[in-house]
Amino acid sequence: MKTVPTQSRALPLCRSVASLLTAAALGLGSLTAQAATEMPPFPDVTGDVVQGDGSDYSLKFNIGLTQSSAQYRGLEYFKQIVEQRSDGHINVQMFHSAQLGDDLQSVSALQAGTLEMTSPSTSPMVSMFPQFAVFDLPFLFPEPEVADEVLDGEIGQRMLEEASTQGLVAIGWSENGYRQLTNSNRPVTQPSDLEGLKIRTMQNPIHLDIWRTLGANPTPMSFAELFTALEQHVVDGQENPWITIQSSKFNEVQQYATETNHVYTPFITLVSERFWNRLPESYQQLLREAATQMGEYERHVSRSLNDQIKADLASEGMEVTELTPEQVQVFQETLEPVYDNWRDKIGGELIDSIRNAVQTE
Ligand code: KDG
Repeated sequence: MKTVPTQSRALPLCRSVASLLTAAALGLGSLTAQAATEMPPFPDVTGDVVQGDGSDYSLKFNIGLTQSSAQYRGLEYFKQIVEQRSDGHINVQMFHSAQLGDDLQSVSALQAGTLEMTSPSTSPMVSMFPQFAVFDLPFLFPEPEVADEVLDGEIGQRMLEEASTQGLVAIGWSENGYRQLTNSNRPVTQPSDLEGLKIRTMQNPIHLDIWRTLGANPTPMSFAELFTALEQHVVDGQENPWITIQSSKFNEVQQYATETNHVYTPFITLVSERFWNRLPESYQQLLREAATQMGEYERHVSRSLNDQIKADLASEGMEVTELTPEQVQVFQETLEPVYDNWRDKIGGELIDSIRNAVQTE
């Protein structure tokens, strides 16, 4: 087990006025000064200006992560592409931090036609699309590039077509990323360390099964409620990619992190069918191309920052535990029964096709 050396620091259990005034008086920044993370530059917008139908369109694109997430950075690039290549005939308004609703509320708003785009994790959508649950199987993708091959290949493209129903049009994949465990109670190096810990999970039955199987006490909750639940100790821990842990400031209310990489979660880019059907085909194709380029860039942002963010979190006081291969294997072996539990519900053929694809990469 490698623990990144950390400064010993008590968590700001409460931000009393006195502590903030003291910090201000001592010329310190915030008690939880967040290292600024330099985002990779936007790629040039390529491609010709697309001829539309002479009408102007405005689309609202809402996400649950914060303005400093890789996902929002991807939205900014999406906006550049769409507005430049439509010659300003399509205006993109971006919203973050669930300003227009959480994942499930946003999907409902797309179906109602009151919101035009969103890009949720697949996990909370499994009640609509059970096949998405395959992405919640633990340790499915050994490397992110393997996930790319599956999502950008025949399997992923078929899943986009299958999700283009129920008032939704699915036009692309991007990256939430590999999920890491954090908690406010203790270092975790093995499943037995999780006993009794209340772990927030996405609203997804496989994630509940994973953390029950590991011995924790899982609680499903929308992402929008998570920071407050951690701050108020309604739950002891959560699991999300490094860039989400940092961009949502979970390190301000979580002392311990364990690099588990237990699940790779994709984001799926969705458009309201009511809006989609109003667009000329040329603009529909433009949105598809922009969604693909957004996904490729967002993956790059997410992956290029992971190591820096992990080091920043440690330097800002988190005790970050990197598991040995043997310790990872204990988690993998403990979670193998989850595949048996869900094989029939997800579809054995889909699981086998992805596991075969993983073997051949
Ligand atoms: O919009 C943010 C959501 O997609 C959310 O699902 C992110 O990984 C996430 C979580 O833990 O809820």
